[in-house]
Amino acid sequence: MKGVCENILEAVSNGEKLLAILIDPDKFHVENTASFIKKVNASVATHIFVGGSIVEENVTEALVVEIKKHTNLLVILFPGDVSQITNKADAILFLSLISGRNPDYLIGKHIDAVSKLRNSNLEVIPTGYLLIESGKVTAVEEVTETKPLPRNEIQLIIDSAKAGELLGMQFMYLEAGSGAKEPLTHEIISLVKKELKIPLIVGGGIRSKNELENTYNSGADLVVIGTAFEENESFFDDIRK
Ligand code: 1GP
Repeated sequence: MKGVCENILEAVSNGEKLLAILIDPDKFHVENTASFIKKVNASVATHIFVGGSIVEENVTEALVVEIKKHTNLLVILFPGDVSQITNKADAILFLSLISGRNPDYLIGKHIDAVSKLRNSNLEVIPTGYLLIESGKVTAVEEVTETKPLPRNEIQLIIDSAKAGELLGMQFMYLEAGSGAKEPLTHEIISLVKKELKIPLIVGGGIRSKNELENTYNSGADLVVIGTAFEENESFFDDIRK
């Protein structure tokens, strides 16, 4: 069976545009799983991401188990911390926050995670994670105690992404932060995309079909949306083809 990473690489090389619905265990009520996932299944979503900046211990695993009862979509961990790792998911984005200079989020948490990953069959996908300024302080910035890259420092953003690719990261994630005031600009996304050979994930602040399409047209291969669905599930209808 093909792995999750291989699957995504193949889809991207075929020109497919992917959409991950982000479920934050801290904000989601597990009893709503069946009805929410039914909407995800009926939508254009291709993946489910599970994770958040602040999540209580053991909540993630129970939620992943429940989600998988209701969908065949791949469930990928997008963890804010080691405690969110569970082998009940299909894969984990092993994120290194390369926009920041906090050693914990560059390598420290990864070392802590090894005891959980060593004997697990969870597919580990090395992913560069770049937090970009979005007009307000986001949870990622607070929790990781790192500064986002300024929006106008385009060359720094491009070079950071390229450095991640050269280090062997399989995906690059451009993040405006959950609930960002505005999504990332066409300029940032398109210039980073031009530089990279690996798939580009983009998320943060996307709240309309128009913004979703702009993000794809700018060069994102996989878009991640969480808040818009949390705030109003009718967004599933808005993004219908
Ligand atoms: C956050 O990029 C994701 O890590 C999604 O952001 O919640 O703003 O959609 P939103």
